[in-house]
Amino acid sequence: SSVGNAVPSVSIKVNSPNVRYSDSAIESDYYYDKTIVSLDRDGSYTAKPTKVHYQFRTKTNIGKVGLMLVGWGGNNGTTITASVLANKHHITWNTRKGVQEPNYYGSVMLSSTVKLGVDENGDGVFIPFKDLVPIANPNDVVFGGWDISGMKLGDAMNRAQVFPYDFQRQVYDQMQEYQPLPSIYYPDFIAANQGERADNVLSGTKQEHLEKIRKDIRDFKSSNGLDKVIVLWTANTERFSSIIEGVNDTADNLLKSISESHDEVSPSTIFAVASILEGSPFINGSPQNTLVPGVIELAESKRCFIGGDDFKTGQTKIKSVLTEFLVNAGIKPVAITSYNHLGNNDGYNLSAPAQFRSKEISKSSVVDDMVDANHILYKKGEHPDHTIVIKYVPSVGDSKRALDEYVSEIFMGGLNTISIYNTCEDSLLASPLILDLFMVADLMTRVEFRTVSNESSDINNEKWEPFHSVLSILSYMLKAPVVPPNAPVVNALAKQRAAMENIMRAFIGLPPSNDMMLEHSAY
Ligand code: NAI
Ligand code: DG6
Repeated sequence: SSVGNAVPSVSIKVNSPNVRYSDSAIESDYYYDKTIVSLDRDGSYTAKPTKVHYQFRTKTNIGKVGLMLVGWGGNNGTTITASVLANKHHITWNTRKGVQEPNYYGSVMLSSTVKLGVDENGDGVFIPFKDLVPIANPNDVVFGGWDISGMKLGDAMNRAQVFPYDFQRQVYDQMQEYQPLPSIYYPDFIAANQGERADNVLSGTKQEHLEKIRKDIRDFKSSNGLDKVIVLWTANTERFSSIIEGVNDTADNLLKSISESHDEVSPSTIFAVASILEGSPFINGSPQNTLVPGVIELAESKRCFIGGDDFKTGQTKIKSVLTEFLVNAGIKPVAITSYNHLGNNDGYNLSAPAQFRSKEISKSSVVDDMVDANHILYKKGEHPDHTIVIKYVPSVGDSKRALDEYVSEIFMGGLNTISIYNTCEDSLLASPLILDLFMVADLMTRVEFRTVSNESSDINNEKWEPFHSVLSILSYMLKAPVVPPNAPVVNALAKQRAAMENIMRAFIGLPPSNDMMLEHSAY
């Protein structure tokens, strides 16, 4: 579908006996190639290629979808809402360089392309990522949400100081029509300095809060005539919750703890539980452990989607690319030292130790899989030194500065040092990820699959199932991806993107993308 003036659209049809189109769905047969490796007695490996038959069914009717943001009045919440308005109504604004057009740069779905295949000359044919499969149009999304600050969105956008004046001026009136719903405020979970803006908060017990948020979702859905609502946390970083046996370790215990207003249940966990109980996918864009074991179990039992944690924007994206390059080049990073300073409300909140600690944890895990995969460079359990520093410098505003030093051991004991200075424009990098998370999560609500339960079973007799509730397909957009229990976490950015692309290709019966270029290898 066309996304205003900003994103071109193409339509594709797969010509294959493995793909069937109906009025309401695309069905594909897909053979998943796996290499099963076993360790033999003599210490050698045997690798056995196998194929597993899958069928995917993707509903093509997207319907009317709503996106409710927790923390709607913050920098990300106002930036994405105003940007969608600008794209939808094609609002341009004057800058000192001339007229700026709205766009969706920074959204992998909307502004990057994938190679569909090759033409008769063997040249790549590239299409917008979003056109591989039917994806919701962000310009049609209905926005809503909550904030502990009751400021209307026009004023909140101006408070964020992300956009230039001529832009603010033009979207202000439309933004001012939006006002966040009152939210849950437990001062113990976010920095004390956030108390200054907490003028829109719910009173009552945790059980009452849960019921009120559930009702908000239902009311938003019915008053806007929506088919589906997705809820996304882009509110302040909370402290970690302690995982306590009997409190938040199982779905039943968590629900009981909410009914008893247990201290260790955070606002974000209540939002997650409310969303799941309403059948709305919930995504956590902040680093804290909202998705405690009880939330995961509840999502599994209700077959509702959840995803997290923490938007991955500037510094961490570069880190997961650079470290992958170094380690895959056979170079050994021994120290990664990351500083950043910023002056927005996120930085203000992160200046408190417990909230900084949540961010430190999510920023620290992002190279683990690459290090663990190379036993030539790293002994078991060995890791590079990895240091994270964040400082609040008000004058920098939203223009976060990220300084990183990578020291690596190279050939014959030499050392290589790479130093990076990155001006992030934080909310402009983070906000398009909200759309990507939303679009992919919505897609997954429309996909079912089935596979053969044993070698001799007939796939057509198997049951259609949704994907696992924990959406690891969202990993590309997240710093510390939460994955299904016992599944490995992939941090390397190129692998995360390839997974997303190849899973969507499977939905339309196409093989994984590769760059073998064999068609160019013959004389
Ligand atoms: P922000 O501080 O501008 O906005 C957060 C909003 O959440 C505020 O308006 C605040 O009043 C509200 N809030 C706090 N507790 C709430 C609650 N319980 N219910 C409803 N609203 C609540 O922060 P920003 O920059 O928008 O970031 C949001 C989150 O996303 C933060 O946790 C941040 O660490 C995370 N993040 C931000 C990135 C960025 O580049 N901007 C990148 C990665 C993650
Ligand atoms: C300071 O680190 C503020 C944070 O909220 C980051 O801006 C955010 O987590 C994005 O970090 P990164 O590492 O993905 O650029």
